[in-house]
Amino acid sequence: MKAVTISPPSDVDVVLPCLNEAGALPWVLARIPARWRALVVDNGSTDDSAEIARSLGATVVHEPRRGFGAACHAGLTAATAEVVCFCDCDASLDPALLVPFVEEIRGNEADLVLGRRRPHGRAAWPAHARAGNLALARMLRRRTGLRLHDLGPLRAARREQLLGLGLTDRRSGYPLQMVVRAADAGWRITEHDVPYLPRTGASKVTGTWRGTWQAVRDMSRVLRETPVRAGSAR
Ligand SMILES: Nc1nc2c(ncn2[C@@H]2O[C@H](COP(=O)(O)OP(=O)(O)OP(=O)(O)O)[C@@H](O)[C@H]2O)c(=O)[nH]1
Ligand SMILES: [Mg+2]
Repeated sequence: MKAVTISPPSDVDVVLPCLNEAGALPWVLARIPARWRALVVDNGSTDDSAEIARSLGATVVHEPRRGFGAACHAGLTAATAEVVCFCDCDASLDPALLVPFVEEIRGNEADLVLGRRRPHGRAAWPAHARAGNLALARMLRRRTGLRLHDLGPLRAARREQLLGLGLTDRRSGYPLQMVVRAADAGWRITEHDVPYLPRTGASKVTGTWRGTWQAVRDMSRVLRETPVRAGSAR
């Protein structure tokens, strides 16, 4: 009789929002730590992103509704692991850097761990995007008292706690809403320096005026929200 092997549930799910990132996917997926599952959320790509991701062993989730938040949230709802990480899929951030983030969550030292982006080279992070992010960190401090330097996309937290936040933004405000609601719920939030590399492929947000403007609008809306009591820390 043929032995049936049941693969163990993955330790960690890494949500990788993906819109036309065929060029970056091999680099990103090669750096997913062993036994972790890559959840590539294809957000209506018109290139071969979904096929490439599948051929490289990732689980592909389809989210037809456009928007960074829509993609991230589809990944979070598809995830099953106890700890969920997020990482951009454009080769600007190495997912292997998430290992100490996850250890911190597992060791119950923090509820949300964020990567503070340290740009490598001028091309990694245009000046206007850096300035905007700093201004945002100041507004966040005024709104929540949190002293963060960045609201970057590399992060880790427990899945059930994240779901408990009831995040509603489906565009560029998603990562900020996660931090604001987590702070309101009394989560312990920490920050680690991570190298930020020039992305592979064409820039969609920070390199375009339209993308930057939309991000500012989405984030301002999140900061104006009245605090909600959700997902309090364990
Ligand atoms: N902008 C954008 N990105 C999406 C969307 N859906 C998924 N993504 C992915 O989300 C990640 C972050 O988007 P990026 O376009 O890299 O945004 P950014 O890092 O702020 O700016 P650039 O790297 O300069 O474009 C990438 O992996 C995208 O492929 C979407 O609707 N809009
Ligand atoms: Mg990027």
